Amino acid sequence: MNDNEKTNSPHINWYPGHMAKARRLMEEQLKLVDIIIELRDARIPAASANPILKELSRNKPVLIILNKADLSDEEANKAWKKEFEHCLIVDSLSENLTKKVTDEVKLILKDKLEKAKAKGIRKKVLRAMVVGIPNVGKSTFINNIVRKKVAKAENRPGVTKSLQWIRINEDVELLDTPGVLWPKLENQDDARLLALIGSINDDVLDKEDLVYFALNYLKEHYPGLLKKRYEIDESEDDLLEAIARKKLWLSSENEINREKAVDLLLKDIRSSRIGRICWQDVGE
Ligand SMILES: Nc1nc2c(ncn2[C@@H]2O[C@H](COP(=O)(O)OP(=O)(O)OP(=O)(O)O)[C@@H](O)[C@H]2O)c(=O)[nH]1
Ligand SMILES: [Mg+2]
Repeated sequence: MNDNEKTNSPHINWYPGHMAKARRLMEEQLKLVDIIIELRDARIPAASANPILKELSRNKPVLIILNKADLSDEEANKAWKKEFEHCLIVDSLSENLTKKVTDEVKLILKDKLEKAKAKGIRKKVLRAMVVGIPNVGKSTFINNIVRKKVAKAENRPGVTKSLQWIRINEDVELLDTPGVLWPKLENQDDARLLALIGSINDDVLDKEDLVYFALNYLKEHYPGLLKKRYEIDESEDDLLEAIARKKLWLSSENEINREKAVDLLLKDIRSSRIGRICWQDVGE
């Protein structure tokens, strides 16, 4: 269950005003950091990117975190990792990330550290900021990284007053609040994938379409999975109908209860009860 479900609060609706404000804020904050840590959802590594981050990041290095990797399939995680210059496969719920992430940050910024040293700056502290679309796991990731160091956020004069930095170790500090940016909402394919992982409300989409898309994708990319879970013949034309019949999601007239079938299947898919699935092929 994600936070949105827990609190029953709706997903953020992005209006042009919100977007402009988020963009302005992030532009200001990004000026202050050496590196951007961009969280993506490992199940949809391309569709969970923010459409303008590339533009905002200018020439700053970006470390891509494929978060929730425990919910995606391992082969796909590895294949996607190769697509990015800097990338880590991460499960923010169960691994300890402090060393893994700070080591990678130091490695990426090795040249910068060496230049600082050459200039006589003895101890350069690297500054990072976590960004990502809603619900991708930013808070969980940050809490994980700062875990034992209950570093009190310090308020530094000279920088913007409201910004708080958390020292993770002697080399790296992190902005304590992540930057939230909107997901790719323009493109229907991306919106569909975002809805599949529960990142945006599905009321903007046809839920039945979404389920058929998912079932066909599973049949093609994970053959045998639907058969195993629902004991159906995967070569059936109408997989939704086949599953609903098998599960006896039927009306009194022995017709399938489509609404129920759609809702229950979506729930199964989102909870990853069906299995660890990556919904996007590399290169898409
Ligand atoms: N399985 C799994 N779940 C995760 C992982 N990271 C975060 N979550 C879950 O994803 C949900 C959202 O996590 P948050 O940390 O609140 O995400 P966020 O990006 O801060 O969300 P907003 O503040 O709403 O933008 C929570 O239910 C987390 O427990 C992960 O690596 N694996
Ligand atoms: Mg959060």
